[in-house]
Amino acid sequence: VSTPLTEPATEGLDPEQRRNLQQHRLRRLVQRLLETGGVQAARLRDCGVERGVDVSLEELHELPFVTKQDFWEYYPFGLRAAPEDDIVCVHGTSGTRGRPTLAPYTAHDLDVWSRVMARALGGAGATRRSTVHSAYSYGLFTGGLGVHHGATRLGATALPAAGSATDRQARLLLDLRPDVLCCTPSYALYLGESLRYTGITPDQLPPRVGLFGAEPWTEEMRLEIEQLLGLEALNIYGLTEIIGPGVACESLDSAGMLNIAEDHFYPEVVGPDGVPLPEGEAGELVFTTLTKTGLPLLRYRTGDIASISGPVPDSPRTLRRMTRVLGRRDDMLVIRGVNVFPTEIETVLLTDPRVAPHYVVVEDRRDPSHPELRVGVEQHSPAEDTETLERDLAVALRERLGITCVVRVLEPNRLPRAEDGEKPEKGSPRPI
Ligand code: ADP
Ligand code: K
Repeated sequence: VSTPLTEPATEGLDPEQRRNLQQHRLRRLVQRLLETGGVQAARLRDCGVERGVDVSLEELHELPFVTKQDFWEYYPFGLRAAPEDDIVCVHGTSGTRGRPTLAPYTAHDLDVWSRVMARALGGAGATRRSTVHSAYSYGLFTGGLGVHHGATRLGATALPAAGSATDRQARLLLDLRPDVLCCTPSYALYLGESLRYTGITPDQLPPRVGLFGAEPWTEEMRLEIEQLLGLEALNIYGLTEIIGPGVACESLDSAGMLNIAEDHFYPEVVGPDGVPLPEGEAGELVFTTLTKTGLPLLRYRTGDIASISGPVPDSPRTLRRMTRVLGRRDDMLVIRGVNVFPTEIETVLLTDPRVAPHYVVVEDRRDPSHPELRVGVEQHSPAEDTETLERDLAVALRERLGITCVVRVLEPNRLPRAEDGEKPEKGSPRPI
């Protein structure tokens, strides 16, 4: 199948011309950052880039990175580049470390976002006649409004179904007959299983295609979702710092990889030392926002591991593609769309005097529709009331992380000590 291009002039642009466009936009970005001042400008000056100095795409790798730490350090809006008056909305990620990562958008940024999301939906076969059933929640989280902006921009009908119970979702699906479904892959599984339980079969479900993202998922999950919901499941990727969903997305004709909206978000892949890797090698994704004005970022380190390849040969789509996210650079876990840093868990546990500094965190994805975080922790003395302690820790973890964890308090000395010198086997629970 080949799906029509929503923006033929950009999605189908000759790669050499696209590179010229990216080059032009990079120059503009660097000048904008220098004019704005602030930390990104200071770092540019530190490496000799002053106003009027020309930076080419070939030299991009010599420029400094922006990291998640910068967002925390310059919270809330220290990285903002547009005047406050020009900001029209704010989004943010699930707040770990007590503060969320905030992204201010200008009207221009919203336009960019709508366009890349419209393209993503178009690549999945959506048209002006489509109804897009979206169960991504609306809020600071970018999922809900991202899909909404894209669907309305495309001229389709957005159906904001988030937050409805399964029977309501089923009603909307059967009565309004949406052809596109958008939600997290874990919710897609949950929905599919619940619908099956109520006796609704995949062939009764109108969506032909689904865009699923905001958390990692596997090929096995794809097959399961496709069977449960009777649709073609496509992967959509993005992060709030860059724009939200729509940074990259599979299309029906992208052969299992995600088309990168590289005319807006210039991708690089770097190794652990920060040095760029050749095409096809897996490493950390780094994006430069070429067109954003509210929160323009030069070389933002995503922490997400993937590799990049060229477009499908002879395809009208000429954008480069990325693999699915293969893992995370740090230990950040993404549970039900919420980003969780193991160091946060440690902080909570070690604050409680009843707890010994020996614990294990397991990302339990045995039931892919309900991924869970399990925390096992040793108590100081076996006399403690374990039920109360488990409940207290679960409350404290919920407050700090924003998700519910299953806490098990263990007797002293139950957990293996790191002195064993043994590394856990691949695929085994991750002790931290
Ligand atoms: P939130 O927690 O509110 O979703 P983020 O914007 O920080 O906020 O989430 C972005 C992160 O989610 C990405 O950096 C990536 O780790 C993960 N993510 C998003 N989409 C996908 C996807 N399709 N596959 C795997 N991971 C994804
Ligand atoms: K996420």
